Amino acid sequence: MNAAGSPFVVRELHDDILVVTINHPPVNALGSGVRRGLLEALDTAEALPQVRAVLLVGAGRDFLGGADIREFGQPPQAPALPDVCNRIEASTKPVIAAMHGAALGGGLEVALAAHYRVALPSAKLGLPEVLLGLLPGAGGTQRAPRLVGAQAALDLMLSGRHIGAAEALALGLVDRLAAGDLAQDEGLAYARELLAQGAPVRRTRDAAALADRAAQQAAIDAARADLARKPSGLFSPGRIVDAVQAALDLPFDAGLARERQLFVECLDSPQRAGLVHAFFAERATAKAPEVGTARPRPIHAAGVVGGGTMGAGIAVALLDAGLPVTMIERDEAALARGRANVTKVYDGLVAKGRMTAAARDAVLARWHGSTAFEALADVDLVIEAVFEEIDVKLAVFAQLERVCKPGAVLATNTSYLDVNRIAAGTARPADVIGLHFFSPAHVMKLLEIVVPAQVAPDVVATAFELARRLRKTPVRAGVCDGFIGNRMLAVYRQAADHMMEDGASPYQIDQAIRAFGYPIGPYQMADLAGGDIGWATRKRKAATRDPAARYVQIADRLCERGWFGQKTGRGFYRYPDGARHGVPDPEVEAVIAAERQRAGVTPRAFSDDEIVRRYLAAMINEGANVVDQGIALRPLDVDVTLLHGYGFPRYRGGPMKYADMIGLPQVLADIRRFAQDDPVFWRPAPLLLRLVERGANFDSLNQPGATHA
Ligand code: 3H9
Repeated sequence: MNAAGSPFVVRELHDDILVVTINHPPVNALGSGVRRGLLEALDTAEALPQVRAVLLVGAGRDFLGGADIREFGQPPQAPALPDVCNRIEASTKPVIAAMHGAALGGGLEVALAAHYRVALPSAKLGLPEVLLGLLPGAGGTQRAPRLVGAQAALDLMLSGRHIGAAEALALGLVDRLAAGDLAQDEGLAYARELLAQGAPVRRTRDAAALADRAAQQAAIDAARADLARKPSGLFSPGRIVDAVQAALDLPFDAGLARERQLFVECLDSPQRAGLVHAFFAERATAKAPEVGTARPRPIHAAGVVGGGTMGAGIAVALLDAGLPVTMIERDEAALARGRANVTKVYDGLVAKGRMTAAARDAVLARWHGSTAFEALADVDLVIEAVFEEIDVKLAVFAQLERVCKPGAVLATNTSYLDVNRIAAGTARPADVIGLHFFSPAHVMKLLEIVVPAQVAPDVVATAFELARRLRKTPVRAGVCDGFIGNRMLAVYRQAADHMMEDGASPYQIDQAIRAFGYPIGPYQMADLAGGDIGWATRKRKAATRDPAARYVQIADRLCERGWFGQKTGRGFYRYPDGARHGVPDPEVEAVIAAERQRAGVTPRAFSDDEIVRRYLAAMINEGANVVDQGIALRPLDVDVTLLHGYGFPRYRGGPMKYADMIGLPQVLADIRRFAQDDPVFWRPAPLLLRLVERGANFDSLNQPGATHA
């Protein structure tokens, strides 16, 4: 009965119920065609006398995945989603939503506009707009509080979390939990029941959960106080609270108008642009050229060499994905420590009530340990996480080559070393790849997949498939010193060190970088990571350092005193009595002053703005080199790396997106100005120069088929 209607919305009469199926793969996003189709379906239902009720269902895996995120920032197309929701609510015939899979954002708002709601066990409901810098803008901020009260509505909208069908039922977000797994069948059964009972049209706009004004106001005040106590730098949470206040204070239609105003403010904010970029970028990085062209090798069992912090974290990540793991250590004592490192993670979960003791024991039963490499004879993948020293790594790979079965994937977790050299040291370089995890490896989402010259495409595809199983965000990286992330970090950390020697204190630099949106500043990070590691690397590289390049020795002076950061109680900061948050240390400032004098520097003042500009310009410039040299496939791969591994504020989209937003000519002008004092360090990246000349931006290189030339 669709005649000339929208291809995305199918209408079918089942006796006296019009079943309206939204079919817009992959997630039934509410693009303009779907919105049009929904209006047509409502008109049809009103026009046909034999229709007594309307059932809304989604085809495929989901009910509705929300507004079509690709439309944000484009010229608006009628009909608008709020109007569609209002039309559904205004229907004179009962509308029932049967939800399975994702019922998120605008998708849940459609359901809230319906008169009755049933959820299947697979349903995940949520209002995750905040994660995209938005607020529920199709009536969600007005209907959800009226249905479930301000507190529960604010929790959903401010956290963006997904809830299951049972929780939704307990909250009153849905009326019924269905047992089956076919939305149409369950929805039809419910609709028939409602018709048999003579259930009326029941509009959420008239629901009464806000009736107790004082309690509702208290919930709103509490949410506002919470935001003030834990400032996130995000723009939309405050607007969400404003919208719920409007729900309490204003009649429904005026509340909707206020919601619209606030939604548009969010839509127009740079944070929305940054967060939406991050959403698509982190999905794009999983689509490397080898994925889809080469078949991943099956991975049924894994090995990890090394049981230190990194090796144990990797083992936990593999165990969490359901794999059996064999850990190799050099002797029984080290193996016992490795096992203890793994066990500690699961014991922590049990202690917090997030895992049962029986579940922990079941997971640990899949852990095996050995001091003999021969125990790896049957595994399909080995990840080496031993000491970061090329000869140690080469020795491990010689063993792996000897014991592992043909076709096993041999991976190194090195963070700096030459993966080509490690691969060439074996007789099977096609099987060797880099898997650079970030610490703690079972928590951090980023996985740099480092692709050496001789690796087989199906090994690369296997690495991406492994990332999917481990729920990691994979980024394909080429071989160079530090790959994408650490290579860039080395450069922007140098920019910070230059500022420190020139007059900015590490405390001011940290504070300025935090104000930009980082959770912690570079010197807090250095203290957390441990100064000894960077020191060892600097000593190793001393011989090959460009003598013309500026080298700031302040960190070395601190390391010489044994001040390695948190673990030694002092670094750039002091950590009295094992405190986690450091306090500024006058003795460190004295060391810095002495170093300035030794280097012949007359200290000058830095504004916070200059600190951020220099830090970011160094990062963006090196990001451009990383892309130009093919180390990162696209600028978006750089963005995802910095977002997920280095604390770059997500709402700014990543350094390359941020550069696009402030404009590449400005970045280049900054670099040229900084170069007047230090032309060796501040060399504009050739790619940046070319893009500025062409009037193009980094995003132009994210498009399929784009070239850098
Ligand atoms: C909103 O609703 C605003 C309203 O309040 C107000 C409006 C006025 N649009 O994640 P996956 C794509 S804001 C367009 O890999 P999964 C995604 O890019 C929206 N595209 O699958 C990917 O494409 P590709 C509120 C979307 O199974 C493909 O679908 N809604 C959308 O792991 C598969 O996605 C949300 O924030 C979309 N809404 O997870 C929900 N959603 O294959 C956002 C997905 O080309 N979405 N795509 O790379 C999600 O959380 C997950 O995608 C979902 C499925 C849980 C649905």
